Amino acid sequence: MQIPSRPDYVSVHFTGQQRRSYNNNKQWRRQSCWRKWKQLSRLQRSLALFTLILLFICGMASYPTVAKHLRGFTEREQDAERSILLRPFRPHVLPEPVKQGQHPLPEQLSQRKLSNKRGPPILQNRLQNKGNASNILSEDKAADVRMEGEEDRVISWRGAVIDTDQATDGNKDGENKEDSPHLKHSQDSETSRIEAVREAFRHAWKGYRDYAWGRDELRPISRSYSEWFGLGLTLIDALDTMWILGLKQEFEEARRWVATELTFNKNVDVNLFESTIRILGGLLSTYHLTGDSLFLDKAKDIGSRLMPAFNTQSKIPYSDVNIGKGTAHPPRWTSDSTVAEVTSIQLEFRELSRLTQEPQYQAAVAEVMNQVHKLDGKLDGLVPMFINTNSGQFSHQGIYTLGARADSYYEYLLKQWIQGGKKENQFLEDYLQAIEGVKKNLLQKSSPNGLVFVGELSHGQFSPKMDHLVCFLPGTLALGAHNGLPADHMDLAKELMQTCYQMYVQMETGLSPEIVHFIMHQDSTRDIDVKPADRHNLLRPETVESLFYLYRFTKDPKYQDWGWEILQNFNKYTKVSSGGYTSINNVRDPDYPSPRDKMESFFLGETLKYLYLLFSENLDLISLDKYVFNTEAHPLPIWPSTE
Ligand code: DMJ
Repeated sequence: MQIPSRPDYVSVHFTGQQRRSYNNNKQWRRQSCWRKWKQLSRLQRSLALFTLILLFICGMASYPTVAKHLRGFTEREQDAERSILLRPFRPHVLPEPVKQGQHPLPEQLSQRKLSNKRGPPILQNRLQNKGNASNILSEDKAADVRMEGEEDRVISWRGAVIDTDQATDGNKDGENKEDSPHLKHSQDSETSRIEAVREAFRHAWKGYRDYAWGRDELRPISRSYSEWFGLGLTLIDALDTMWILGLKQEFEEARRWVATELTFNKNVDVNLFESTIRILGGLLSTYHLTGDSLFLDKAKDIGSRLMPAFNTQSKIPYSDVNIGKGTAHPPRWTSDSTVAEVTSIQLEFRELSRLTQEPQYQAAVAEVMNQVHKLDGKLDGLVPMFINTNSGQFSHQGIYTLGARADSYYEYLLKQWIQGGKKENQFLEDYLQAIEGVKKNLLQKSSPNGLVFVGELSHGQFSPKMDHLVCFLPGTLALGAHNGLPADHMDLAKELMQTCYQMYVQMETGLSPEIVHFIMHQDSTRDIDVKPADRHNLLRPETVESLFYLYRFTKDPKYQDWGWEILQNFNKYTKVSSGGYTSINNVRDPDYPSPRDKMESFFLGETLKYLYLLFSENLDLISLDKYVFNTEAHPLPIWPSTE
């Protein structure tokens, strides 16, 4: 018997039916496949089945890898798309004509050649039109506070975790700057870093806009807000930052709020110092940058409402003012004011007098300085922390610090001297004497690494305690040296800058605590101790502020790199996925830094502004020969020498 031969291949025939009309219905396809299957030999069927099973197993095994790749690819695509969509207005590429009712951005003002009095310098950044958005943003983990992976990270010399991708190559002497790959590298690095600051600002602003619009502060974890004065503190504090960062849309929206919603005719108690440096300072600086009289009008309004604070027996102002009622008072528990508070409102009130030609503002704050200048109770130019509003004398004497309650007294001595064109010698003398007082009484070195730090003195007893607030000092010292003060001020600035940086890098999160204690025992193995109650970080600006000054004056790229590390760690440990950044309770616990649910207004007003200026290579962007920053990072003009 002849076994009917079965072909070892499957031939596909186009039947008459197929030719007649293409009938692709399911039943026909099923029958046809089944017929073909039956025509196969057993061997063929086994082979086909085996191949199918093999393919299935391979598919299952490789699925997770393929899926991960595909997911990553899609996310990267989405990120890129988002960064394009969110790319801010780039004012420095092609300036748009200013329409009526709109407010010109920096480059527009520079082109319009404003008069010397109010015109900002050329606020251009030649690199703002290059590059992409930050690549440092990533998806958040389960918790609200961002905890990114540890890829590309190494352990630093003191055990803290730091990022590796931070180097910027400076230009070496003699290189052809035009063609230099180093220049290209550093330009790319500048572009991506300033873009990362913009991203951070936009993220912080998103939280504020969504959950706290027009309120004082964002509570990013609970997606709500808190009120302190009820005056839109964050919004006002952030105005000039938006201007400087070129965030036109955000600025215009905030300006509308100031024009239509902001009123100071409110029955509220405000702190004289805080509202002067944040609100009056913010409005004055925004007025100078924009030339928009709205901000000057608002500045006059708040300035005049703060004046009742000076109606005291001694002319040393009370800490609190009711801006609606026009009454002022000290805190409930004391008739004292804080020395830093009454001596760090001068830049703003002096500028208000100059702009309005109304002398009472300047006169009131000058009186405070004159009195403090003459007071007994200083130690080598160092001031105590409290001053009594009745007697006009220092109180609680014997404690000397450059931290909380005294810090900005020293800062404003130097800055008033600079603001006034370096003519008011009393400020300079007091400043120089105080710096000598710091060197003599408060400066020490830690062990084993010899970090130079500024401690405190309490009734003759030295304490190796240093507030993060003291980290304003390297910047102030550098500013003084830039203005012709002794060169050893710059040496000290550099040493203290290193110490402030170590306060970050030696912590497990790479973020500084509020207060550190330096260790001075010879046999110690570490330099810094942090008490459990001092482990919080409030997103404070002082270190990045000083990095900005040090970089401007030395051009040493390490200062930019340090600032970059700090920004990355803010992103890693304080960024809240739904918008905003939060203060944290524990800089020593990278697994749970414990969010505090508060974004301080100075994060937008100061920290991000200084970071942006630190990364920008444009020295004309708020030139330190034309502007002096108030203690809340609001730039005010240095007075022209003719005045
Ligand atoms: C700001 O309000 C000011 O910088 C002030 O001088 C000190 N405290 C905060 C920032 O830390």
